[in-house]
Order: sequence, then structure tokens, then C-alpha cells
Amino acid sequence: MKKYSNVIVRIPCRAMAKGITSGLYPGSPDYELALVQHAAYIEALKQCRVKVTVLPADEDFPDSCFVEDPAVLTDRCAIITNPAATSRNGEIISMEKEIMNFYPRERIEHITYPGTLEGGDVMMCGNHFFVGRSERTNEEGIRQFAAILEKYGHSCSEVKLKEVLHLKTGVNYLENNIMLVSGEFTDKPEFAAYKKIVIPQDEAYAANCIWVNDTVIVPLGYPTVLAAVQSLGYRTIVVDTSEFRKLDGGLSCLSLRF
Ligand code: CIR
Repeated sequence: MKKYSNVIVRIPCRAMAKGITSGLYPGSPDYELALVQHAAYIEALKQCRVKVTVLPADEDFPDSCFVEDPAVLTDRCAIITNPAATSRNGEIISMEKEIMNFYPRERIEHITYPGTLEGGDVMMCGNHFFVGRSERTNEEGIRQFAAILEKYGHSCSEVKLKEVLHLKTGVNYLENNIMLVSGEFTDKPEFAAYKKIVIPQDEAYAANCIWVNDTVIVPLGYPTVLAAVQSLGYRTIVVDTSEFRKLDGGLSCLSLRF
């Protein structure tokens, strides 16, 4: 199935060493290696029948390579988010300019103060959107988001989370009613209708795989998850994300797929 035609990514900036980190994965990112890994990520995406738009590095925003957070792009509208992380909030300005190249102005919507929302908390499953209520996405942000989606005929429901940064840090949809779930999401009643692939705790980071037009991109170093995804019949591509992991970033955070 071809669902996505476009992907937006942004080259990591040298200032990424000052990016936000929980310290869960210790160490400071090696910039040169991050660039190499990012280039491989772009190559992997190009193998998935999408056009990849590569934005230049933005030294003003250390976390700006994590383009998933400042916007949510659907088949019907684009939603510019309102990131709660203050060092990241300004990322929305250049992202909105870019998105104007793809969506008509009247279909570009906004989450506004006091609402906060980051794209990493949004998981699209067909026409339904699960939104994580996290330290980055608040009740008002979800209320605004749901009202926007409703206007376009999409539905939305909240998932509370407490152990991870964003919803998609721990759960990701691989289409075909299949979800990769880890940790606190394993037994969530919200996901009861889906076929769940439960990820072992020592491979929790790999819950963040991405489905792109029937290929699943899997992070390097997680053999159980890779085997599970392959056993479902997906074509897989493995990409090393070690330098982004040090900033709590995974495969989904590094692109906007639409
Ligand atoms: C942050 O804390 O905002 C970045 N260091 C990582 C963002 C990861 N984004 C995502 O999960 N969507």
C-alpha cells in the first residue's frame, strides 16, 4: 500500500550537543556520526517510494532535526503544534513556512497557548488519532487538536502516559491493525482492538519503528524486534540511530511523513 508521498527531514545541527536529554541513554552525540546516520536515514526513506524534502540545519534550535514534533500532517490538514519545551517552541516558525509549500493556507491549523502539543504524542491509525497526554502535551492542547480533527472528519482520543517522553516513544502503528507496544502501553485498553507485538523491556527503544509504504524501518541493535517485524511479512530496513537516541530521539521523530 502506498500511503505517503512526501517526507520532510532536517539535517541535524552542530548545536545538537545541547539538545534536551533525559539521560536515559548516556553520552553526548557525536555530530559527524549523527550526520552520517541521518544521511543513511534519508537513503532508507528514499527506498520507500517517497519524495524526501531535506531542510538545512538550524543552529538556533538544538533539537530541530526532530521534525515530527512541531507539526502533525494529515491527508486533510496540517496542524502546527505548540511544543511545551521552550527551547523547541520556535521551531514551528520555519516549519510552518515549509508546510505552506504542501498545504493551502486555509488547511493549516494551529495549537495555541495555553494548549501545548508535540507531534511525537500523536499516533495516526487510519482516520483515528491517539494523542498522548504527557509532560509535553496537555489537556487543552488535546482539546484543541480534537476540535480541529473533528472539523476534517477525523476522530481522536487521549492516552495517558507517565513513563516515556512521547506516546510514540513506546507505541507505534504498523498499519494492518498491527501495533508495536512496550512498557506501560502493553495492556492499555485503548489498544485492545489491535494485534499487538509486545516488545521486551531490553529492546524498548525499538518500539519506535516507522512504517513507510509497506516497509518498516527498524533501529539497529534490536534483533528481537527486527525478527518480529520480519515475521509479519514486512520488508525491513535497519538504520543506526545511536546519536539521536542520546537525545531521546527515535526513527519517527526524525521525519514528517504525509
Ligand atoms: C526532545 O526532548 O524534545 C528531543 N531531545 C527529542 C525529541 C524526540 N521526539 C519525538 O519523540 N517525537
